[in-house]
Amino acid sequence: MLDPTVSPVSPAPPGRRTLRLGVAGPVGTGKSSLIATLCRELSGEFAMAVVTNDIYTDEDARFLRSAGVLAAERIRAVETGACPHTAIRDDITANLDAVEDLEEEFAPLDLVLVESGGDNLTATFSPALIDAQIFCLDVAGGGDVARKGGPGIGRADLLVVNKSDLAPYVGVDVGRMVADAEKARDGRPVLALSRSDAASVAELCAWVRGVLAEHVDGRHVPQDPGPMAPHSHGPAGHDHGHEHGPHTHVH
Ligand SMILES: Nc1nc2c(ncn2[C@@H]2O[C@H](COP(=O)(O)OP(=O)(O)OP(=O)(O)O)[C@@H](O)[C@H]2O)c(=O)[nH]1
Ligand SMILES: [Mg+2]
Repeated sequence: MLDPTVSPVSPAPPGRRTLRLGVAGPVGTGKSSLIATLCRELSGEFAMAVVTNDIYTDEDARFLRSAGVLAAERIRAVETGACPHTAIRDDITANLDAVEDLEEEFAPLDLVLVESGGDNLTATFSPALIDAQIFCLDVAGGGDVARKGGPGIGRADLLVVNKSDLAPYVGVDVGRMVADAEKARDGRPVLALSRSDAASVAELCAWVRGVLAEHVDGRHVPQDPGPMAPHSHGPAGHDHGHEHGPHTHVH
């Protein structure tokens, strides 16, 4: 039976071949490092560019430029000034402008990577901004996080369990974390990754090549993992809330 919370979205319009690939996930799980790895491994093979999102700075863009993995002018920063979720799902204008500018300036591009600002477990990209998305957890966040669910863990195109090299130091069983994630994902792929484990990096690159090939020949159908469930948090009685599209956040 089809999952009613997942809406298929039409494939990219004919003529546009660039794969827009989003990378989201909690703060510090290794999104920028994963993007640096992809640039290092794939920029000889594909024409690439990157858009980063930070709330108040261009820290991630500066990190990527200084990593020397891609020409500096192919890396653009969007300062969201708001919670990451807003800029990648509710009002994607600034990100879409940055992606389209890069696609025009460096045409033809094969791959544009968009890094979300670090959030909690709830932020996912709108399929109006990206064609496919990776959700990034890490072992240091705790082995139980994969069981906690949410739209990114459950329905992103790829779930990465990052920094597997740290597992022995934080008492996490990577195999169990991956198995828990697989259970939550109904057969969608899960990858244990470490930038120091060449085999896992090769698997990540193979996955990206596969999605890119499917996108180019029209077989890849973007999915919307869906917004977070309606909720509120923060101390009771505090009601300076803010809206995110279909739901309300109360702090
Ligand atoms: N041991 C280990 N550390 C890693 C790995 N990948 C990233 N890190 C480290 O994890 C920290 C956070 O990495 P970032 O790539 O900045 O994480 P991020 O998700 O982009 O962070 P925000 O954008 O601030 O949310 C840095 O100190 C990285 O060096 C990995 O595979 N193994
Ligand atoms: Mg980052």
